[in-house]
Amino acid sequence: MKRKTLISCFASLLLIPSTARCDQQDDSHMEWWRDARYGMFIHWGLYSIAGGEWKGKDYGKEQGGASAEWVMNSAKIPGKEYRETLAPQFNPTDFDAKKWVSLAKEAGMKYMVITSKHHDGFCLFDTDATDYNVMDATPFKRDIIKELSDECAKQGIKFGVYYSQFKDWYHRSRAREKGTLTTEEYLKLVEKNLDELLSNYGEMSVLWFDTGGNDLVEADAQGARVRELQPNAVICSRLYSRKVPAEKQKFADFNSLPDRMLPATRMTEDSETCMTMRHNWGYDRTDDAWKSEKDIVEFLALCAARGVNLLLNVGPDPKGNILPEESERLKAAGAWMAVNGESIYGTTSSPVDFDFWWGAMTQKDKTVYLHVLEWKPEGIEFNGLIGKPVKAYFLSDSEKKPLTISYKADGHVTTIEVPEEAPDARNTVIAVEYADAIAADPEAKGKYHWYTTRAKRHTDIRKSRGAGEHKLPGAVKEAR
Ligand code: H79
Repeated sequence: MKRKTLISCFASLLLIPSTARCDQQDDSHMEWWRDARYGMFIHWGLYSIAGGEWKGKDYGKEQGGASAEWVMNSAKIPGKEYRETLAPQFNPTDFDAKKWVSLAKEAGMKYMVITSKHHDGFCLFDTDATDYNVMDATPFKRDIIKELSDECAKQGIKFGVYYSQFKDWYHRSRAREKGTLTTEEYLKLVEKNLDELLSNYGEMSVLWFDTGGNDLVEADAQGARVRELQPNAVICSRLYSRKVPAEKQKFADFNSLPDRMLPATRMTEDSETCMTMRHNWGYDRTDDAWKSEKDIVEFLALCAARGVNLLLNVGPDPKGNILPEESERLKAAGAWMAVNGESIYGTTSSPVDFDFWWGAMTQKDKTVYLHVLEWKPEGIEFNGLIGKPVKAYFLSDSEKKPLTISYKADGHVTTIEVPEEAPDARNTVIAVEYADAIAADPEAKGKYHWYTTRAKRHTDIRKSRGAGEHKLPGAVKEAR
């Protein structure tokens, strides 16, 4: 998770607490992932047909309650009934891998992760481990994972799968259901599924496990199998239970933050936040809590500034369409990325451990990027970086016309003069170049203003549950 070094590996051998994973001597398999910064998450399966409803009742709750892909659990549907009702209806004739992958590309996303098996146990791929899969149990009989992995390879997008390795309400023994598998039998099914996913789909770039159990032995075995069959795959920390201390998570390459959470401060280890565009992950018929285009552009910038990748979710409909509301937003953010991508891809977190009233910073080489989310005609001011920059310009300006810079050595306060109107009200990026490597003043003082616990006091937040958590659409910022 941290950039692994021999030193950190030795440190953990000596039982010195460290968050570094050291099952591998180098972490070159993480390079593309670190640079990518932005990916597409896809929640799609039998639950998409239910769309958050069962027998006329709405189960796709607002945040804090179960999301639409949880309907089997929320409506207490027995496995047999769930399968017999939904599997024969799974015939998404509009599904077109090329369309989905092209959209991810146009959105500026560099990787894609789809639910190959969610907690309902249904497999979207061809498997011999169970007949509860798209080929054997549905009229569709097309291997979704194969079509998407082939198309991603063609279009140069990294491909990965979400796989629910612990929760499986269909196959795994549940007290109220007979005929389900024992733990031992279930672990064999997982092993077979993983072997198939890791062997039959070309390069598997991400293994996105979810809600790990407490058993280190089984998690380690599953992680080891991934390393063996796909040594370059990037493994999600949710292979392990959150109760397992980080230093014992041997095969976790990145820290997966709790669902829909932006960390309250910048992260120093490889981290990712997964986020919905409305309340639900899986398709929901009635959820209209869409985040705005600005929310998404803003959130992407704040993720990069806190040093986390953003895995942004779509929940396609039962016919296989990514919703118009989703593609509109993705394309708009993609147009912003086409102009401003330099300030996101390959950047690292803010050089200072705070953000600003106007927004936040990312950095790369000798440049910092000011993501101005709230315009200040009187000038964009920041402290904490030592020395006067040599040049500042709008990233959207192909001529890179210089903006006037002033610098006060006392407190290292830099101000960039800007016009009255924001060139881009969603997020105007100002590139600020220095002659030498960026030097942060270790004494610099500042605080976080965007998506912080203090935002709880803000009336925009109705149901925030904790530090840095973003639960509702709309900019969340401490009141001035
Ligand atoms: O796939 C998405 C979610 O379905 C999955 N992770 C993301 C990426 C997820 N699995 N578990 N959780 C999220 C935690 C869910 C906890 C809750 Fe509940 C579900 C809280 C409320 C509903 C279970 C049922 C605990 C309380 C009631």
